[in-house]
Amino acid sequence: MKIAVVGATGLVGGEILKVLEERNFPVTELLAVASERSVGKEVTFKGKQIKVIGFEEAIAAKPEIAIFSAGGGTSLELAPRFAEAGITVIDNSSAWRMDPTKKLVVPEINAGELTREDKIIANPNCSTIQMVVVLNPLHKKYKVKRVVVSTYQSVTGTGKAAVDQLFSERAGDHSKGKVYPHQIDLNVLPHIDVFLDNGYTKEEMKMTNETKKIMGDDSIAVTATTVRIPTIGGHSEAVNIEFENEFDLDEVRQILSEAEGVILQDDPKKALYPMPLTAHGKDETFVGRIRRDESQPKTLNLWIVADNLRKGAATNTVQIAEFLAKHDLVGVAQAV
Ligand code: A2P
Ligand code: 11C
Repeated sequence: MKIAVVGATGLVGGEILKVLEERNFPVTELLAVASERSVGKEVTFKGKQIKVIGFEEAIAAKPEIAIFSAGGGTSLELAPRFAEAGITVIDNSSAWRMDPTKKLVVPEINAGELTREDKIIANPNCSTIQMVVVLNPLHKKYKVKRVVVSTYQSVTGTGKAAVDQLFSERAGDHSKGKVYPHQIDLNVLPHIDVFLDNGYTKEEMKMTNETKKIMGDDSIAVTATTVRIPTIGGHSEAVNIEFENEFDLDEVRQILSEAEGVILQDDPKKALYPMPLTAHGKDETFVGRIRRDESQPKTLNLWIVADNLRKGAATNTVQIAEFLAKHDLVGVAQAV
């Protein structure tokens, strides 16, 4: 399959190239696309140097799938151009996620909804993806009523410039262009994405709204506080889940140990629990610190960590591409 990666020079774009290679996605030709300022630069795919091209050239080359990770503005402008040319777009930005005509897909949960007519498919926000892969199997058994989540998010979620800011500050250089409004090294910022009129950030509302859409249940209440911390390996989340029905802790562990894409790391006495350092570079979502909330009935506490550039972005998009390829859902619909 001919695949375009739009945003191939970025942090997520680079990870998409790695994941396509690692998972042996059947790529016949890889088109590396970035902004005009990067045209002619090179990226590495399967040990080969690939020249970066502009989007017009990429559309003309007619890939079957274009995976976008080039920001919301670029997606809004360019995804329809690719889609009109019959190319299936899998988009990492927030541009199309809440559009009722677009599917918001986490393969372990709802890839079955995809059809050949879906030409722009939205990939959820990283902090939402890792939460719903854990919530969904529990929801099927006990029905989730309300979720209270606090996040501890990696600077890689903001892109290359943010990683540069963290390491420059760590080296004592505070003169570099600032991505965050404050120092991030040795600090914690309760501020991810922009603030909205209701006092929440856009990142917090993504967790609320995207969860309902992916899990197909508007009754699930989610309230979030999203926080940036000076780490690079992945996003961590302390999640409090209230269920409609009573649960058994051993059964919860059993369900999560069998859940697709989830790895249980829950042996606190041996200091075994998920951490960004150990989740870094992995495709799975890790869960631990599983315990009953003793302050009210039918409520669970747990801790979720995943590499936000992997399951939170690149891996999820490649899994969507794998599903499309496996079920022959790309290309123009055949007239019956
Ligand atoms: P470029 O490197 O040419 O700026 P990150 O989030 O890590 O900063 O990466 C953003 C990615 O999106 C980069 O690959 C960047 O390319 C790409 N990008 C930004 N604007 C456009 C655009 N208008 N068309 C294509 N790619 C773009
Ligand atoms: C962060 N979650 O960590 C963001 C990055 O809506 O795709 C991804 C933003 C998005 O900053």
